Amino acid sequence: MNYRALKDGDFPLRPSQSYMLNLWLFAKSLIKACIAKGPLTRLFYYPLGTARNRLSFSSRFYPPCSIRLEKGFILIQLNKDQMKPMDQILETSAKIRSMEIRGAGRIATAAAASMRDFSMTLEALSLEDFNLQMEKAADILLKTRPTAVSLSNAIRMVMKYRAETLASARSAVVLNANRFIENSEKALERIGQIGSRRIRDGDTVLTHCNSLAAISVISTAHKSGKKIKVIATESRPRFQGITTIGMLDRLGIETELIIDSAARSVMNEVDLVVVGADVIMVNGTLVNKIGTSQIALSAHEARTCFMVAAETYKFSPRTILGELVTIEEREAGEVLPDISKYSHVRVRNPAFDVTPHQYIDLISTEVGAIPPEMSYLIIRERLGWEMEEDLI
Ligand code: RI2
Repeated sequence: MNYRALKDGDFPLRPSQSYMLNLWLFAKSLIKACIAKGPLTRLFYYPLGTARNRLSFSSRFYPPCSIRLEKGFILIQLNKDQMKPMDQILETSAKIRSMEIRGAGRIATAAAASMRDFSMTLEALSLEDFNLQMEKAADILLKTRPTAVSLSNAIRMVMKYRAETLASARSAVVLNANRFIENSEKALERIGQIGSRRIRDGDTVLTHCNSLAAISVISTAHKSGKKIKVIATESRPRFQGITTIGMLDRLGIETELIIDSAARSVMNEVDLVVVGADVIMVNGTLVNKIGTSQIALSAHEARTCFMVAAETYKFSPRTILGELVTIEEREAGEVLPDISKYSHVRVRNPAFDVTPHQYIDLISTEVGAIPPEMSYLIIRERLGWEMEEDLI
């Protein structure tokens, strides 16, 4: 059996292949389903003739909930009123880690909103206490997905406040978070307007994974009256491509779904590739969903334009200081649910890969379409404050 590697703040058990752990993971997934579907959910039929039985207990763990066995159903109720401010941060972190909240931009705005809500409900004794608890919350969120620079950029922007009083600190956090969320919505719109100019009437566009920035480019072209066709990859192992075809379908855009390894087979029909970004490094190198680099390579070989659509907060200031980007390795079970029948097999599941800037024609950002080599300027001009802080 495979077990997910547990992370700090996950729950108070050590990773082991014990029965208890298995049981807990099962209970946790039930609780997660409950959170997703509402505070009181019938999860499944309990078949052992227990219609008159009643059994209930309360969880000591996060999230606070009570579980009842009643009239043949297991009922799980989330006790929202018992949730402490930090529980809300833990809830967002769990959703980001499990990819219930995913996509570099969505992760960033969810983290900013979570920090804002935390600051508003936090019962701090003093300004120092407030600062300390905000740092703690930021730390928890930062550990959820190691590659996404959008997360650290968002949190740094929210945490960029200097205040003399507790009240002014609180309102500065709220202001910063709201400003970040609002700017990121505007950026998506602008990226769409700028990037869509590269799409011509009658073009076929290939996209990989599920990127709101890339979809903004495609949908803006479609809304402007251009007749386009999209080819979307499945994007194994998490199948984000299925989300993409759903979004495009709702917009009325003609779309074809292919398996990831069919990218080269269709590349000669493609006029432009547009993908999102998880990280853009100082030299314009792109870190994005696994499989992106193979698509870029085949686009390069077929002389097909390769465009990246990305908000400026996807650029990584720390790479200007020489830091490398950590590539997240996710659990094996996402690729092969049951590996137990093999004795000599190890599944590797890197979530992202690296595309050299030589394969990228342009990056569509909210401040303009730039060649990847100009990433240094974006970092200096848009995110330079972070460098100064790190260099001190
Ligand atoms: P937007 C996603 O990461 C994909 O790699 C996608 O290209 C990127 O985030 C950017 O998405 P994941 O969370 O911010 O699916 O453009 O691993 O929506």
